[in-house]
Amino acid sequence: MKLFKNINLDKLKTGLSKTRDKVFTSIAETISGKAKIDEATLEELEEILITSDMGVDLSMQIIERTRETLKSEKDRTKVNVLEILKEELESTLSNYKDDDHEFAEMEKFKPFVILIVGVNGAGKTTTIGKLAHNYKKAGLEVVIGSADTFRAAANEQLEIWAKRAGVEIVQSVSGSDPSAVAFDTLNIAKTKNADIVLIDTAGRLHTKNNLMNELGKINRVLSKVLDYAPNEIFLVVDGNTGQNAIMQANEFSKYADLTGLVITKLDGTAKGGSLFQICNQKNIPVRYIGVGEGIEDLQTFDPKSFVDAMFTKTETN
Ligand SMILES: Nc1nc2c(ncn2[C@@H]2O[C@H](COP(=O)(O)OP(=O)(O)OP(=O)(O)O)[C@@H](O)[C@H]2O)c(=O)[nH]1
Ligand SMILES: [Mg+2]
Repeated sequence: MKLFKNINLDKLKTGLSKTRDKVFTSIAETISGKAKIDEATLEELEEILITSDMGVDLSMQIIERTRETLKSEKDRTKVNVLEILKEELESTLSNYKDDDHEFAEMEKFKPFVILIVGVNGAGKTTTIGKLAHNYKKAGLEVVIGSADTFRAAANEQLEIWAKRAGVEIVQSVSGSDPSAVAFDTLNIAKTKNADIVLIDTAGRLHTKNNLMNELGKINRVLSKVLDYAPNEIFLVVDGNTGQNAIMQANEFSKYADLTGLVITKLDGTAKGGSLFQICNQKNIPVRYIGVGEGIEDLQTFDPKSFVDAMFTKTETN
């Protein structure tokens, strides 16, 4: 089964325009007018990668591999150097998993249960709205559960997304037990014979032990209703946070078996290079990326499209 591969290259290009304007324009300026790509040029390129938040170690590795490849290349034209650099960048993005995997799994479990976790403001609720929309569009019956009972307006915000996506929501009252909402959501989804369950949770910092332990409780309750649940636990991280995102993944891993990362807000930053760092350092595959606030702005993560979008403009921007 292959339901959707939500990659719209133009939208991706538009979303990544801030990073592209900074990184690509600087790279183009650095290599233009150079008769040959010498050591000084490579060092300049390394600096550009570092300023896009790719991290010092990774930027050095990428340039080192580019340097090695260039040694055996007769063709050191600008175009070729760019191609080599692009290939090196793409090869660092090997830790990902596309929709095919997920949809193969979805055929085996009904409902397929996805728990969404992350720090405050990372983009969890928005991502749920966008995911619900994608699944609905693919013809699946979706139920979302509002297990963020911590923030008063959380339920209302999720309700707006449920309406936009046209899916069912199991609502909660502020201050109630999030595990109870998760329990109800799963039972309702079972009754309705739904295909997908998405569960929203409150933002939490790893320093708040009680909140982190609550994740364990939600997990246990889900598996009481359906022994295989949850099928996925996605950690949503803000792409602007760079190194901090890696720390968040480490901390949340202590409390929940994360199965995927969703990197959001890549449109709002010129530091989209952080995704390379995140992808490179953590064992958890990147699954989706957020490139805008709208319902269509969640894309399946695909390394080739991502690198292409960082290097090429759309017709209009
Ligand atoms: N530009 C942009 N904004 C985003 C993206 N994803 C989320 N946002 C914005 O980020 C802000 C926070 O998003 P939420 O979805 O409320 O984040 P949350 O993780 O649910 O927050 P809490 O529930 O308070 O922890 C909102 O203003 C969203 O519109 C994205 O991919 N791009
Ligand atoms: Mg939220």
